[in-house]
Amino acid sequence: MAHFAIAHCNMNSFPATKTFVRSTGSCSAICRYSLPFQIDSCSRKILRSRKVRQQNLSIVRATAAPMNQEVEKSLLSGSLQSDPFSKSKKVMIIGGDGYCGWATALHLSNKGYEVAIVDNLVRRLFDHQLGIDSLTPISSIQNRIQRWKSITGKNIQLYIGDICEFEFLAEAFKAFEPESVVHFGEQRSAPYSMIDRSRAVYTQHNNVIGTLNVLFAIKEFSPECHLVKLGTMGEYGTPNIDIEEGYITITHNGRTDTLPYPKQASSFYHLSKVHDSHNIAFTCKAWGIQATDLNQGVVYGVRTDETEMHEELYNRFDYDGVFGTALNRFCVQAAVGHPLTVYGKGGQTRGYLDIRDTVQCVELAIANPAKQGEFRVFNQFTEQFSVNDLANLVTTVGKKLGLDVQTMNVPNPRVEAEEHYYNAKHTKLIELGLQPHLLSDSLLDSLLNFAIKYKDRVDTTQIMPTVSWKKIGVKPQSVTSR
Ligand code: NAD
Ligand code: USQ
Repeated sequence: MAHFAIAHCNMNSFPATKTFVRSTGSCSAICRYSLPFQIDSCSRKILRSRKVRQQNLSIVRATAAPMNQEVEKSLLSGSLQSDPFSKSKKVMIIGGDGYCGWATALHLSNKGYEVAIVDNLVRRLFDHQLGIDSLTPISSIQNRIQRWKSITGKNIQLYIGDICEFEFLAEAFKAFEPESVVHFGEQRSAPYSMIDRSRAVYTQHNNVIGTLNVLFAIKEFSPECHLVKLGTMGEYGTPNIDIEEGYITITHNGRTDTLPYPKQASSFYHLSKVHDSHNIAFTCKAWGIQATDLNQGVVYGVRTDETEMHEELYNRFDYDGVFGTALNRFCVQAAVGHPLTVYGKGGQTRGYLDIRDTVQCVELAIANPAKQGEFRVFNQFTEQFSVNDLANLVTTVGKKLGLDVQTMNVPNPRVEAEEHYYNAKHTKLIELGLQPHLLSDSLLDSLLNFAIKYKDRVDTTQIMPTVSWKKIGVKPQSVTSR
């Protein structure tokens, strides 16, 4: 059995930044929350009533116990079972309680990697603050990890804390000694970053400082460690030329150079990723850090082989107007009979991928690391769709399931091109062996059926977008009271 050392943080009396250090036997934990704004009394009540303070906002380090080798053997998939290198490799997953991070943590653990999750659970706090919830019921991170251990015999270590607090991150690095760090741990919603000034500042502070701290931790404690950082296709924007993978060769006034591809991000969130990329590229040059920037497209789906093993392992599935992403939202909308919310003309085209491919791509990046000093960029998506394409696909498959799917054109709350050229390269991960799960009728069918199964949990008042790119101001906004 894993055992836990728990130091409780009382959020009610918690100033915005305060450091706690607590040691219990062999386990120690350090935490400093730096929240963008005070928790209002309503959130406090919810936190209290759901015992979140006790269950989720505590600092926990689960100490690894010896693995159950028999169970492990029987569950490891054939290909990696015979690879002794991958079995010993230690991977730290920052943001491992989130949508992409949880699926990846289980996948890598199942493949024989030694996994540690680092997360401050702030994503769960956003849900409470905004009054939103995942379509799927999700267990606490502690229960998730215990259930994984009981099913597979595998340990996942857990470090709860904020990576913007360097002391905490340093302790986690020294204790776990990662060989790879997969960094998912950021505020990832474009609309959230456009709610008001405080969320814009929070997003850029959290993402840019968190990533800087990871870079310093690698330099100081694990200089050989490979950083796999989740970037976004949105860093490139929608240029009127083909999008390359990270770099473009330009001839200007008779001279030629290969330069970082131009960045034209379109939200304070997407801009935070651009800043991250620049900081990582600089430290690769200056300190010899080895890094892979995965410019990921929009992710859809919810099931992976591992999350399917038990309800307590289910992943989150966001459908609300702040954290929900296009295709996932459309499936839930179709399931509850809400018209599909196409913003503006619907010609906005992006790269998309199945969450099963997210975990595959990260595994490929870890198994084929960048060289020392290399800043490598992969465009991580499998297919391009416009918003109208997605609406048409969901309508067609929904009708086959007997759903009456309608579409509405919502005035676009964002500032973005609605009709544009889009052709992004995405060959490097395929060359490494990615076998894409393309969006087919059967996948959409199963996603829609999944949404139908949980449709009683849908709060339809959370579906329409509430955040406007143009109306953002300095006045703190409460999304629920609008
Ligand atoms: P998510 O919000 O579900 O998960 C992010 C996790 O990071 C959460 O568990 C959160 O608590 C944690 N976190 C945030 N700030 C932290 C901090 N300072 N310290 C410790 N933990 C922190 O997001 P996701 O959808 O899983 O996205 C993961 C990453 O992938 C993000 O970097 C995002 O930008 C990128 N990405 C996501 C998508 C998508 O469609 N979901 C697409 C492209 C790129
Ligand atoms: N859109 C609609 N209707 C909706 C929701 C979205 O028309 O109900 C449109 C948006 O206007 C946008 C496109 O669909 O043009 C994609 O929006 P999204 O909300 O699905 O995705 P986005 O805001 O771009 O962000 C998501 C993730 C983010 C990640 C990004 C990858 O939240 O973390 O970085 O996808 S990318 O889009 O490639 O930048």
